[in-house]
Amino acid sequence: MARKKITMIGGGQIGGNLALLAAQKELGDVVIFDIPRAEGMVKGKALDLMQLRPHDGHDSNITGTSDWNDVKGTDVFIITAGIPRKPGMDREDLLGINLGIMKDVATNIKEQAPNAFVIVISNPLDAMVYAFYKVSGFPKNQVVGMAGALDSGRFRTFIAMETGYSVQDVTCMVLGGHGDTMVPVTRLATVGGVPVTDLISAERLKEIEDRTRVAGGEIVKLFGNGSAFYAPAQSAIEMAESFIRDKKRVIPCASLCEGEFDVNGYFIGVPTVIGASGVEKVLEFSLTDEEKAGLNKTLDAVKKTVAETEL
Ligand code: A3D
Repeated sequence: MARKKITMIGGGQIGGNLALLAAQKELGDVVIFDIPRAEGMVKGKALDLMQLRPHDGHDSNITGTSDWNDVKGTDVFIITAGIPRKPGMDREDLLGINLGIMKDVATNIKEQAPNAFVIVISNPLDAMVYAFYKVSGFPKNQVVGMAGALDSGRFRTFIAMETGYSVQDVTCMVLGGHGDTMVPVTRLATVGGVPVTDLISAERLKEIEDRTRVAGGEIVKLFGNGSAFYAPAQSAIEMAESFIRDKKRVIPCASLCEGEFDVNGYFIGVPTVIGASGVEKVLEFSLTDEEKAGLNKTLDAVKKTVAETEL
């Protein structure tokens, strides 16, 4: 079987790590694309990654480019093009610059690889994935945003840190937009099937939910210049792998809802089945009144940012 082609649009902090992880997981050959000003940087990263292979024992080819022709035939794009947050900034503050970039990227991807599966990471996520969808005109199963995977991973991490039990056995989900209004669904979180509500006090759980909502900002503050990249990269690779290997993983992703959870026409974090057809299904389930109210609040925030795209 021919190798898949995975292209990272944006070869910065997340893009470089995406390339490393995709190669290490042998998902296919990897292209790192960036603007002409960063061509040397992505060519250098690609060469460095090629030279890591003898120690790692895999044969993926990794190349760097700023030529759109080189992305032709791509099976999966992961888009991180844009600027990240600095301390004091909301994700929404990035809209002005990143929207222009996303329009350019969507137009070029449509031209070069109209059948590809596209995972968007650039912020403000829910508006950027919407912009990609609108500008590219791709069918909804080919477009998804990475946020819930990361936010849920953060929630899982904090629960594991609190209990001292393996993070591998913590399951939970975070719904809604990728902002401070996201909705950690604590009611359904478990450690090895045991409800966390039986393991952690309500007061501490509330603090863990609050920390989850601002977990990205906590790292932005520590860095002083830029945002998280290791966990965001791994989260998106999980999604790409589920597509490439048709795993049908159920991952919270920003998927286009058309009636699910009473959301219509917006990308928002919901449990999503990812398989060979891309976004195969959104798994709907009943929410409590409090969770519904939380989802409505986060939807309002998403609508506001999407309206600013004027798309
Ligand atoms: P950074 O290291 O600055 O990399 C971004 C790269 O995009 C740079 O190399 C730019 O040169 C490149 N770029 C700019 N314009 C274009 C273009 N038109 N075409 C191709 N490449 C271009 O940032 P990063 O990797 O740390 O973050 C990338 C994005 O991801 C930012 O918008 C972050 O806010 C966002 N992010 C999202 C999450 C989510 O969970 C959704 C988490 C962390 C970061």
